[in-house]
Amino acid sequence: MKKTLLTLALMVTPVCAMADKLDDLKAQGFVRIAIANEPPFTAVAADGTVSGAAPDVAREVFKRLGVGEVVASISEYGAMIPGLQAHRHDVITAGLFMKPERCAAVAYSEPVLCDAESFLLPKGNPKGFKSFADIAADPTAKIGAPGGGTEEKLALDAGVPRDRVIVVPDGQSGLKMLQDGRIDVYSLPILSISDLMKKAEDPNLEMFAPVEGAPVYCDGAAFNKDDTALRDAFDVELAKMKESRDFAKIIEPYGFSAAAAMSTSRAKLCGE
Ligand code: 6CS
Repeated sequence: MKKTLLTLALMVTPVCAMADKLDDLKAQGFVRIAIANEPPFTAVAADGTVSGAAPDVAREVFKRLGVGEVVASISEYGAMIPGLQAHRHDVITAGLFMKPERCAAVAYSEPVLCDAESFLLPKGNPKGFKSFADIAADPTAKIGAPGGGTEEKLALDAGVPRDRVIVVPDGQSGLKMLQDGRIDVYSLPILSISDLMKKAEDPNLEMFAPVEGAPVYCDGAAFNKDDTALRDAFDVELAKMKESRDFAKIIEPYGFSAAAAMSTSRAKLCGE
C-alpha cells in the first residue's frame, strides 16, 4: 500500500510542478522575460513597447498558455542566466544562443531564432578580417563584443587576448566605438549588424558575413532548470505554431528563417 502511494506521489509531482508555475503565472497575469534590446532579436521603443522576434514569439506562446502579458527587463547576455537562476525573471527570450555550456545551466525550449555571425568594419575592411583568428593574428586589433556573449567567447577562444576584446553594452555603443576608431571591428549576429547598418546610414562602414569558422547558432526560450514542465508546455504551443505557420508569420518579417529553426533541435544544438 505504502509503495503504491509513494509511486502515485512521484507520478503526479511533475504535473503539479508545471501546474504550480503556470498557475502562478496565470494568477500573476504576466511572465517576466529577460531581453537584451538588440534588434531584430529584441527591441524596446522609447515609449517602453517591447518587440523583436523573441519577445513576440514568447508573447504569443504565453497568450496561448493563458498568460496575457510579458514584462521585460533588459540584461547583459552574461547576466541573463544568473538572473534566471536567481528568479529575477521567469524566462530568457533574447536570442541567447544554445550551446552545451548554457544547456547545462538552463532548460531551453526547441529552437526559435537562428543566425550566423558577422563583423561590422570600416569600409573596405582595411585589415582583411574574415575570422576571429584573423583578429587574434593582428596584435594591434581590438574587437568589440557583448559581455558574456557568443562573439566575446569566439574571440577569446580564437586566441584574441582579453585586453583586446572590448565589452560593448549595446549596438549603438559598438557602432560609436567603431566610428571613433576605439575598436577595429564589432561583432554581432548578421541580422543585428544589418539592423545597425540600416539605421546608421554611414557610408564609411561595411559588414563582413558570415564570419569564417563560426557556426550558425539558434536560440530557444531559456527556463529555469526547475521549470522543465513549463518549458514542455511552451514547446507544445511552439510546435503547433510551427506547424500552422503562425511561427513563420511572426519571425520572418524580422528576417529570420522558420525553416532554419525547424531544421534543427535542442538535442542537436545542446550536443545531447
Ligand atoms: O547568445 C548570444 O550570446 C548572442 N546572441 C545574440 C542575439 N546577440 C549577441 C550575443 O552574443
